[in-house]
Amino acid sequence: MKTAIIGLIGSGKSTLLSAVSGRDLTSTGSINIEEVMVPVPDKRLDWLTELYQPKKTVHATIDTLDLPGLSFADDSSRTAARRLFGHCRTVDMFIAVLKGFDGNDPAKDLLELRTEFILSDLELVITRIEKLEKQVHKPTKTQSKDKAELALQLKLQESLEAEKPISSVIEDDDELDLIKSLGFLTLRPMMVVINVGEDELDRQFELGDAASGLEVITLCAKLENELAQLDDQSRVEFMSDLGIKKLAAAKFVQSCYKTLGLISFLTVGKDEVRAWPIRSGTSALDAAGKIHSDIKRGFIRAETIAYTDMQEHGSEKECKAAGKTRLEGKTYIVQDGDIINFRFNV
Ligand SMILES: Nc1nc2c(ncn2[C@@H]2O[C@H](COP(=O)(O)OP(=O)(O)O)[C@@H](O)[C@H]2O)c(=O)[nH]1
Ligand SMILES: [Mg+2]
Repeated sequence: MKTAIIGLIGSGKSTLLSAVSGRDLTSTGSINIEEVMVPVPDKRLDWLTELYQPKKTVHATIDTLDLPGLSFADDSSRTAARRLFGHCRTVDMFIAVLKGFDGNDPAKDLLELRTEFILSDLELVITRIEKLEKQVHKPTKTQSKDKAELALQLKLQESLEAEKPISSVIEDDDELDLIKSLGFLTLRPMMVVINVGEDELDRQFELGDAASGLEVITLCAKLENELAQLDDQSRVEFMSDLGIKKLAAAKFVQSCYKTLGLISFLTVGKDEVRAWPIRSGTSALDAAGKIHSDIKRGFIRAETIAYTDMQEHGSEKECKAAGKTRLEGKTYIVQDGDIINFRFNV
């Protein structure tokens, strides 16, 4: 899973990413693209690690790009921003960080970001239409597909000109297949982080239509980055003094998971206790494939225990005795927190 953090210069992107990843990015400067692994906090893994005492514990991670700050102040910065967009056409989602301190209006910045995304996609659509208009007259093997794509691109053009994102007009997988490889920005989901000042943690912001349907979280990146450096006990004290109930890392990850419709299944053993992110609705067979193609190919069954049952009964043996171990087949839809042992034969 890959995400990119976008936002105007100085909105607090690097500060936030430092807080949630534990890597100091605040001094990396503002010209490079940094790729950062954000570990997904998971109390279930901690508990299972106590139980199994494995050689290693592997958390799920969210692969996040920290982009240099964007500016749309003039033509040359706009061109630079467009070039940066080009680096995020393969991400699964965007995280917009908006400056909510120093009297800045985050609603205006969000609108500007979304508008720039729309303009960037529109540019791509128009280039594509010009190409397809020439191509459809040639009797090539792809002629009927080209015609279908041209009709679709014209529809996208209309929608973008009406300031609607591409995600709102794609109707089915056939349409999606026609344009998937083009990497449209407004096809990807976005979540919003409002970065508020340290003395305004409870401030509410109205983001308007630009945020409708989006997951929005509010936090203070600067404080969160300070919290992240503390030992556990001081952190708990500091959080309660400030009235912070949930750390940015947890909020950030939960919103990413929600935006992408992700859940985790778990694997356990003496070697490794591990969380695996998958899309909600994934079958046992496809979940097996996430671990290894051989396990998918030779799939026999998925021995499954719900995490809550494991916690209640205390061990695999006790779960078995209580009838809580299920034998699931290929089409079983994996649930969040399923502890799975895949049986396979290749
Ligand atoms: N007051 C305040 N300052 C912040 C906050 N978050 C970031 N900053 C400051 O804003 C400046 C830019 O932050 P940075 O994370 O580098 O922004 P980026 O350009 O979006 O990566 C730094 O001086 C930060 O210390 C915040 O929540 N409150
Ligand atoms: Mg930065």
